[in-house]
Amino acid sequence: MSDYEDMWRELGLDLPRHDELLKTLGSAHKDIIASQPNRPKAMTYFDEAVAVAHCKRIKELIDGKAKGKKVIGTFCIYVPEEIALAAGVTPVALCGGTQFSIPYAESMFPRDICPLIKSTLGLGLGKMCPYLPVINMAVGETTCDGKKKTWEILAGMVPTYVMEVPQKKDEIDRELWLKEVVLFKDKMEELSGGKVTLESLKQGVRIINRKREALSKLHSFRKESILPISGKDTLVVTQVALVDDPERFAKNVENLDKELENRVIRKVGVFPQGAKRIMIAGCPMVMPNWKLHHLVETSGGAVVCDETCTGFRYYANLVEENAANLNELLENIADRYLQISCSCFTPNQERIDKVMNLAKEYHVNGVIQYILQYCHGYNIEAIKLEHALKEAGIPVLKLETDYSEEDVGPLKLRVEAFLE
Ligand code: BJ8
Repeated sequence: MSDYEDMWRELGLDLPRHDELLKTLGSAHKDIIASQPNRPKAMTYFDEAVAVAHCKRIKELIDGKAKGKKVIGTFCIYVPEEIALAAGVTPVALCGGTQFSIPYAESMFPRDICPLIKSTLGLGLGKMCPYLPVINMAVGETTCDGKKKTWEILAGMVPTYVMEVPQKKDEIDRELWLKEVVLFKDKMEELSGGKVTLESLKQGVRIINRKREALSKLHSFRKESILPISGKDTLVVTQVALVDDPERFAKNVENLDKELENRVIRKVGVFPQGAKRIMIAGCPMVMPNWKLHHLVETSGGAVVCDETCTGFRYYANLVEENAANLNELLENIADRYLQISCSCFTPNQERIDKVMNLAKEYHVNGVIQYILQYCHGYNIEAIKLEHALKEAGIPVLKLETDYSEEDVGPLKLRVEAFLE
């Protein structure tokens, strides 16, 4: 790690604090992820990707910039990666999943906002995020209230552009979203100084479709009765998807998929027979937030499906690549993204329907609704979702939590009781 000290110093990081953060992340990965028995060999790549997220990957981005590439930081899976790539811009997700940085945000931010927002901002304010000084621009979006207002603070730290994401899905909203997608393309062209052409956009679509396809296949192995991979490992892979080079990432997921295919044939599983099959539905879990998966998978359960933005909502649906011209392809992109059913939309019956379908497809024994504290959208939507699940006879539990370890004891008791 010390090889990168000069780079971190030049980026303006607080080295002792950053070191402490890396130690915390390293030991969490060792205890929670690396310690699992019988992991697929192809997970080595993703373990390594976690380990180099603050060093080698940053160096790679800096080297790319030296060759003229631009980098944007994103916070939501509504920001179309395909368009950024087509313009020669590399997108990386900047969301924080660590409790470590939260006190640095609480010195400025109200305490009663969601931990994802506080952790993200805390990494920047505490000078522990190597991505923030590297990006040329942050791209926020108008989803939840907490995020919307955060962009105004973030704009004081780094140039910030905000995409308007509609809150409904009527015709007028679709028109607005398409315009936003076109404006984003214009912004990316302005940033890179290049032109997005039909061919470059098709190439961007191909790269991201390949990534989503590989992920979709990976997650589909969790439909098996003998599970060849744990929920924790699939979560790690999906978290890495948000920061890694997309082509290299897709290739490595394809390798993992091959290994899992083989495991399925040989009936190699990673859980004891009879482990309860659990779906997690709700808020995203960004690196290194493995808290709930760890609780479930150390209490006799197996997480077999994630209806989150670090799961199904990220990889579901591909962009239709066939298009006669640039506008048509931009429309296809807008259509694909508008299928993401975030709780920021109202009404959001399609999310309820998707959860019900996933529950059947993955043969789940129960659903845990995962709500990050103060995330009002998912918290209130939990009422309708719980009703639908109960009506279908699917046991459901709602857990509201943050990134701290303080509530692990009571949470474990509730998870154990639910699994019984
Ligand atoms: S599409 S879920 S990534 S907005 S920050 S909403 S947890 S209070 S992240 Fe999201 Fe895009 Fe939607 Fe997905 Fe709640 Fe926290 Fe807001 Fe959050």
